[in-house]
Amino acid sequence: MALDAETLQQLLDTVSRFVRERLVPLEHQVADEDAIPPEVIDEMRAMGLFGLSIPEEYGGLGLSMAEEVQVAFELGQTSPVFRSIIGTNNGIGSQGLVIDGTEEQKSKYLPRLATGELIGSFALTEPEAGSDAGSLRTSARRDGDHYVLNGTKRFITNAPVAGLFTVFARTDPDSRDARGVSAFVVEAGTPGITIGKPDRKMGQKGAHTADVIFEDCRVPAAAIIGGKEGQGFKTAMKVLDRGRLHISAVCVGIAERLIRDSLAYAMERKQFGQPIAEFQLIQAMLADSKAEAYAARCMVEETARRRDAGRDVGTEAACCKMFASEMVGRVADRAVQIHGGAGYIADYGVERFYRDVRLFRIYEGTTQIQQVVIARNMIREAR
Ligand code: COS
Repeated sequence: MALDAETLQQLLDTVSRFVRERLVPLEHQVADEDAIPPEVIDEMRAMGLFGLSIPEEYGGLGLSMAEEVQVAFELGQTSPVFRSIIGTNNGIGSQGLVIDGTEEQKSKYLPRLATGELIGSFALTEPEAGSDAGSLRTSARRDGDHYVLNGTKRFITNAPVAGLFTVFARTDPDSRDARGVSAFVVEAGTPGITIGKPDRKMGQKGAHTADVIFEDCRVPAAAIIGGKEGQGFKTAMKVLDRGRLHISAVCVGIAERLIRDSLAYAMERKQFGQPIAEFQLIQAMLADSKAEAYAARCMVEETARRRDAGRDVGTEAACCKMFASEMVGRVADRAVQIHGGAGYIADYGVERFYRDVRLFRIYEGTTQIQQVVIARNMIREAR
């Protein structure tokens, strides 16, 4: 554990209070205005939320994975949009550097990512390369002391506000697969980068994704993560193993919030002369949601502990991501059903969660990719 039990509990209490008193009352506004108020983002900076997973020596809180998932359970108790703004700095936008960066790269960027001065963004996906991430086409051509980047990245979370991109590009022009890919840290504002218009999405209004286009964008050779070509795909996979666990914890948090709201509604709403919570068909939905959310919480906690103990949790992280994201989809669907007509009406917020959670089954690897990862690892281990 990075923190003593008391400090961890204080952090969790602070986050929980912030979520309940500050963020939950803003959920409708953020969705309507498609923006988080800047002062709320500043409060998140002051609380250290941008640097949860960044080591203390670089100015972060240096939480262990077991501690980080506890924070994510708390942050999950509100609209996932709030988590999204800090999510990249703690996950895919910084961990490439934390895991594989050189000392120089870490000390140059991690302190500013930890404070939230810089927002980090992970540019892997392309118009033609999603699940088959190793087939990406963005090129990085060596030119003296520089690389020249060309290509388009798609659906890039936080791109419109990012100060730093982790960009995956092909340094070996003759390769077609994962082996020719390298990772770069690229500062926003480098000539040759254009950010597209924010995407119009099904949900998660207030969190922004966009295309990132590189046209003859020159970056110093020292920007290659770890200083070595051809390692980028492995960096991406390691970052995603970790990210998938964090996302799973967020799914658990949201499920718990939806279950609490559904239970409160069912105990208050009367039909046929009694609270609908007294009806066994409603009870069945509440119980199924409770049991499934509990199962996901246990999986996430156990996988986080195993990761902290130094074990490879690629398979378990994929199991968590698959189960927790599918679970929260079912829980959100039952939450709408328990709320009945009110579940379909925007004022109650349940339909917003229903749309928001749909993303979890897709990003950081679809459910089908998690199945592929799990089964491949099973076969490899059996051989
Ligand atoms: N950790 C470390 N290394 C890993 C790894 C992991 N979790 N997974 C794969 N690798 C390594 C492999 O060991 C292999 O190395 P060698 O060439 O030395 O043997 C290399 O990476 C290529 O692996 P593999 O052959 O399995 O790659 P594939 O192209 O078949 O792709 C999947 C594997 C499908 C699992 C991968 O492309 C993937 O995760 N896709 C989903 C991408 C994704 O999540 N996108 C979301 C975008 S971010 S929001």
